[in-house]
Amino acid sequence: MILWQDIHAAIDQAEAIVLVTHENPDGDGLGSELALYHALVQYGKKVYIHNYSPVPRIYRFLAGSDVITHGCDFQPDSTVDLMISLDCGDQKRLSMPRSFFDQRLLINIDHHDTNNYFGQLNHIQKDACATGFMIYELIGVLGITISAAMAQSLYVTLLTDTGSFRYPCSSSYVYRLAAILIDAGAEPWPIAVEVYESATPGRMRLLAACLSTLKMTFDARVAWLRIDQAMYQATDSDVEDTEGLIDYGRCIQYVEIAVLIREESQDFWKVTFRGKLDTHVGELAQMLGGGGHAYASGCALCGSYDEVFAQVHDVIRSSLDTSS
Ligand SMILES: [Mn+2]
Repeated sequence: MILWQDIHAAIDQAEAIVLVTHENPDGDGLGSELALYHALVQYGKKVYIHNYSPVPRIYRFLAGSDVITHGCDFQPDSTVDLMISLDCGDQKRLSMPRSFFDQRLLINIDHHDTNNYFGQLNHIQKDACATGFMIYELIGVLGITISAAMAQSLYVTLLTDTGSFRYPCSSSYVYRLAAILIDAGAEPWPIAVEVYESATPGRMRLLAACLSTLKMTFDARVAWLRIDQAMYQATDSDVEDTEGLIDYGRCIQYVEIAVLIREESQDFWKVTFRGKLDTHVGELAQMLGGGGHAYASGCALCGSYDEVFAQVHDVIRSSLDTSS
């Protein structure tokens, strides 16, 4: 608890606070920000939330999401003396310029295996199922009672980072915490509808286009999916709609590793990995300069699609060779 005490003290001393999470934020990053935002406002603090990327449509139902600003040219007002990074393993993934952090204390609260302790105060709990799990603790340390808005946001962090309570980190304690959050006002069905059953027709067309690229290698142990820029226009979708598509690769019988290679811009690709059961993919991403968790990781690579595919293929071959 020493660390929470240090963070508590820093919050007490802060005049104004900015919360920030990684680019292309997910339910854990946004839910953690919003839960902590509501708690800190109740605690009497002036609080902002600013991210590089906009809030994806599926998370705009979260209470308070309309206060979140985005972009890389934002300068916090001069009273802001504390930044809290949530759910981000590497400062580069915040995608904010150096001036954003200048002269301000930076606290790093996260659960990624590959977190590189970029803050001045770091609370990294690698066995936490979600950053939101840690924020629940912090809210308790601040002495704040969980409101319905906080419960809704924290429930989303658990739901999304545990793959709907399926991943190995879904301990009985995680289920108990979910129960606590439901008692505090989180509504599982409406939340699930917002997060998982509010797709645009464009997203479904993108899914169809993406699935049509499916390729199986290594005796069908590895499933590959691809998304090109041209697909967005053809399907009336955008990069937000790629969220979760990789899971369709992993859900194939006998697949151990799913790979999605997504064109971010000309000759620049975002590669995401998902592992199943005993197959971990954190090191794969690390070998390619990225990071993440044991079962969900990613990296960015330059070159033509064929070059990127070959590079990833080689790394997977070496990892499957050593594991079998
Ligand atoms: Mn997370």
